[in-house]
Amino acid sequence: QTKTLHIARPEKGKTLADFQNIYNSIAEKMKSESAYDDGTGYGPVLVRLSWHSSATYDKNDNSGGSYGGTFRFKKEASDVLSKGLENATKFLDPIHSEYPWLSHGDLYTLGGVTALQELGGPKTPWRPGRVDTGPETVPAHGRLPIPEGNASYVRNYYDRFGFNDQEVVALLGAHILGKTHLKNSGYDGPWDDDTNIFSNEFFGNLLERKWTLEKNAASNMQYNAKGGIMMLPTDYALVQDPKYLKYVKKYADDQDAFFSDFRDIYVKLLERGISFDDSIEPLVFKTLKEQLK
Ligand code: HIF
Repeated sequence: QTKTLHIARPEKGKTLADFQNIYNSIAEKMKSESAYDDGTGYGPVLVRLSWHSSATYDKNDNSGGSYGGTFRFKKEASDVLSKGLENATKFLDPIHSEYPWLSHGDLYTLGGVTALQELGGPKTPWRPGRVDTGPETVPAHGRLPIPEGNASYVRNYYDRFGFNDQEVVALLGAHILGKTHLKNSGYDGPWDDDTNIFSNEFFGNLLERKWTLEKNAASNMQYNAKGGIMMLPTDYALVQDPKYLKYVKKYADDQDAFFSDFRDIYVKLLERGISFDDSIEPLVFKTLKEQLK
């Protein structure tokens, strides 16, 4: 089988300071538009966009992934499983107008890294070099995961990226951020009371709350707990499978281990399929708070 080659070619002449400027523009815009989605702000939907723009990856032919920035095309963004992400691309459009030299793949992934750090997540090294490709490189719909799946569905799904059980559990911890919306996905509610603070509480909630499988207003089955928080079937699968459960317990007990493992798998997700030359240094950005000091 022929494999698509995605060679990183960073924007010419740009340094850490240039990318930190973009980080700051995104972070400042998040602050000034913090009322979005009943006060959740844009952070979660930016993390989700970074993931969906990487989620088309297939290790078998190295197609899809974040490289080409193809989420900017209707052909990709119109997948019903991506409903709601137009809010994230609209948020980032003016950032791209401010920095037109930045590729869309770099913009979408940097948006996620910025949001993650500003919401209290781990410091996440990021490498530039994605290059816009044309609409002909958009894979057919069908590469995004469905929320109805069980543990073997989740395991099989992430095998397409080459992720193991430990990596899958760590990654799924990002469902502490934001919420599900009936009008987007047909699911309803947040995963936690705090929708915009990154922490290991996703795992604590999975283990400690009393979950009931119920039909929501869109007739989809979801797990609900007191206080109006929820889990998707794919989230709940992590406590139903003993191999996953082991890591759920570990991350619930050890926030540092979660932060470090999450950072590693999130970077891997955002860089899947891209060849980076050794000379391309990972960039580590300061949060807005750190820059005040
Ligand atoms: Fe999500 N995800 N995700 N997800 N996701 C939703 C929302 C968010 C899946 C389904 C959904 C990951 C994996 C999976 C975020 C981040 C990540 C929604 C609700 C659904 C249905 C959308 C809506 O109604 O607005 C499935 C089936 C996944 C594989 C098992 C990642 C690991 C957790 C990779 C990931 O990072 C974020 C953030 C949101 C919240 C968006 C918001 O607008 O608040």
